[in-house]
Amino acid sequence: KVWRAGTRGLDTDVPSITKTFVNHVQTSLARQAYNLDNLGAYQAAALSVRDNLLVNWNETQMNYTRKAPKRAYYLSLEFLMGRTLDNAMLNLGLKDKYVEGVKKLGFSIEDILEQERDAALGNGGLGRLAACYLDSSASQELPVWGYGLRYKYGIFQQLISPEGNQLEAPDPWLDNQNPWELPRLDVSYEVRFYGSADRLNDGSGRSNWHGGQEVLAVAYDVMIPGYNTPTTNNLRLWESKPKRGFDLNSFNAGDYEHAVESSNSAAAITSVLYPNDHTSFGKELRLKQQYFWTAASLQDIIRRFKNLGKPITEFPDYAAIQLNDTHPTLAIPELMRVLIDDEDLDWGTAWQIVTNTFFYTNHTVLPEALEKWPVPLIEHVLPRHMQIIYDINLFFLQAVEKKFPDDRDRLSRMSLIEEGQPKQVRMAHLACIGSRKVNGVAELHSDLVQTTILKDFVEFEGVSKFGNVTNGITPRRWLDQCNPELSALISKTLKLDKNVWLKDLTKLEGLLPFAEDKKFRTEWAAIKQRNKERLAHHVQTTLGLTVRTDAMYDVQIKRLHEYKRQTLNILGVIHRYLTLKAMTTAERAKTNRRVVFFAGKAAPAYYIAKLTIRLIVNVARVINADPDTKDFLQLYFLPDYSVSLAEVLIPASDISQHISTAGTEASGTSNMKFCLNGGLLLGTVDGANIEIAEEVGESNVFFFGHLTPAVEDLRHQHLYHPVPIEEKCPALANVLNEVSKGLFGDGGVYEPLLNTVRHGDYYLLTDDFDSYIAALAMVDEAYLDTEEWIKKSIRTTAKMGKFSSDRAILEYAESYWNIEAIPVAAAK
Ligand code: 26Y
Repeated sequence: KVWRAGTRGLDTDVPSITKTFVNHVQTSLARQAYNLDNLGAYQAAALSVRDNLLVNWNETQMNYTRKAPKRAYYLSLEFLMGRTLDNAMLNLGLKDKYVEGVKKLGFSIEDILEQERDAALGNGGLGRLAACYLDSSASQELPVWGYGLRYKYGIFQQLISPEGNQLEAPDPWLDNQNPWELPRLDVSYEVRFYGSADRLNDGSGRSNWHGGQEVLAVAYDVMIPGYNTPTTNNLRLWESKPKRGFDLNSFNAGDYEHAVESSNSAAAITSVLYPNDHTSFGKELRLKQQYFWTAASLQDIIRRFKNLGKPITEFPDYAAIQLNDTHPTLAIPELMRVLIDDEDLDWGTAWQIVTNTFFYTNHTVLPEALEKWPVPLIEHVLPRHMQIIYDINLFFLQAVEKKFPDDRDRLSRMSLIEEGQPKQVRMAHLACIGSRKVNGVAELHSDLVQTTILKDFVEFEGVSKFGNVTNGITPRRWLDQCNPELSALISKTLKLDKNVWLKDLTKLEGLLPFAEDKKFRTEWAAIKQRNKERLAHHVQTTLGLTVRTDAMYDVQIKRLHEYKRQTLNILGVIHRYLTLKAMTTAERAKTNRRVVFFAGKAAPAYYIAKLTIRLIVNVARVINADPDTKDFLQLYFLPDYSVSLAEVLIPASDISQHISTAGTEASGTSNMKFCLNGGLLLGTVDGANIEIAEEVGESNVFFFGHLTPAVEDLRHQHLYHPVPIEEKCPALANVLNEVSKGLFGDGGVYEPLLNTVRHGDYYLLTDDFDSYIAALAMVDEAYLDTEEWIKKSIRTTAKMGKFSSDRAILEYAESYWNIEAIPVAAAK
């Protein structure tokens, strides 16, 4: 079934495309077509594509309104969308036409695409997952809307100073106007903060919350086109603004600062994305962001439900709300507040509705990432919600006490409130008890959720409430868009239109027999080679550095974090360098040439992560300049990692590293992207690496390191029976010594980083280093057998069908949300 955009009155032939393009140049942009630069051409092309999206978007939304199905809402504080133009053209099936159209007008599509700034409203995996899920929801014609915040500044831009330090600069992504959003100045809601909440004490449990600060949430809609379908869903992002412009009394009295104070504080709410992932700080502004967004989204969802004219008790039959981690957990007490204080329901009925509406996905078991909010802070900012949380806790603990009488330890473990100075609200507990179902993001991770952080809750509520949905990625962006040559080769080889296999990724299995076909292998390898050249060209033009392309490309790209162990990788690189230095020229000539790439941002306040970047940059400086070794080992840290940079790096990789301490990486999703593009995986037995190995076969991945069940014991050993590193792992001790002695300059600055390994070693580098080095040697050996390596690469891609986000989103739709596809009727 191939959907053709042309049947719906869209501009689908080259002459109409060039006509709308020129029209937009003259009218929307008020410029002349004959002296237009690439930026102008990008804007005109985007406006033309947007016209087409709007036709589909209107029709989709009208269809939903008419059919009134149950809908799902994906609440995420992060959506890491990247660029839109290329993706929108591909999903509409119009890319070829646009390529031809802009060419006729004297532009190249590559130059135009490069003009777009990434929409980077997210930190990493969780935010990019939300973006993949929106693509899949629309592609599967599911009635799903996303809700998030329209940050004025997305994730910071990363600069690297001459010393190798990360510097942060703001990301003013809205400075060139954004053609992909539709301001909805008519859709706005009031949101209250502070004030006081007086219990009515009439037996109803109701309160009157009044006073404080009121701000407005204004909607901006982003169109989300499905692939090869007219279905175009919506991502609604909220912007905060003052309810009243400014205080005229103060203004007239000459007190300008006071006059604009409240308007500034309202605008501040959505001004910037918090750049820390995995470390919760309990900042008031972040709490305000979370409430502002959940309160506005719920008002919008409830208003849409009320238009149906159904009794409020049927709310869960028409709305499923997915909580992307605990960040939107305030939606639970907020819906209770609306149902009790505004809708006049009794507590039991309200709680019934709430616990049938929400679903909670956990994305991490790391203690520092589990959100906790100080009780005094919630009491101050959201006094009514603190009352409701206490009430939820009271009823909940009564029920626990009934099931497990006289078990005080259990009550204090399970309480929503953690005792201490100050008391804190445990958001994961609240999200869990307020939801219909709870899931983790890969098999191992979901098991860990059930056996560690939520163990007591499994015992209390029963295991059937807890599940797993292994993450997925959209093959549209992460294969067809980022690796068009491979996509074309796959279509040609499978003798299938890409419309077919991009929507049923298990079809890739048809590539398996071709691993034995020498001609196919040659074509496969040639594409990898051209992707390496594309990456090398990118590094040359952006950084002025010459990267060799006749080498294995080894890539680790992700947020900098101790648990992800970029430190293990860089210490491994140093080990390789020292080994090469000790070789004779003849010995070196027999080794495998390797180019190692790193990219990733560190949270601005994460000292150890920033020091790791500095070490990588300075190691690169030394080894890339060493005439003895530079032909065999090169190292690059590419600044300012982004979705767009990932799209260039991933198709070029021969091997990628996913080397977290076992049990710490919930899933990982870039592991899937690399394997889909025929890059092999070097990793630990963690997260989705395990399921990738199950699919592609253990002979096609390189595993090393201790397993999850050993981790607790090993940490215990480090604490109570420490063995000096020289004894335990001499190779690693030697590497650390060379750094300490100043082989890479910077006398002494790296000591705090090195000491995390020498003492405590929480992430088990000393336990895993030797097997890591052994695994790297196996990778080298395997790579030297070129034909066998290409076979592995083909087999890996062939077996990645499971990891399409279409599979994942359909699991949520069927087993969690209970929603169905609502196709737009075929055009006449
Ligand atoms: C509380 C706050 C500081 C916070 C902000 C962001 C906490 C966590 C995060 C982000 C977490 C995140 O990105 N987790 C990743 O989610 C991916 C998608 O499920 C997983 O693949 C990945 O393993 C996990 O680290």
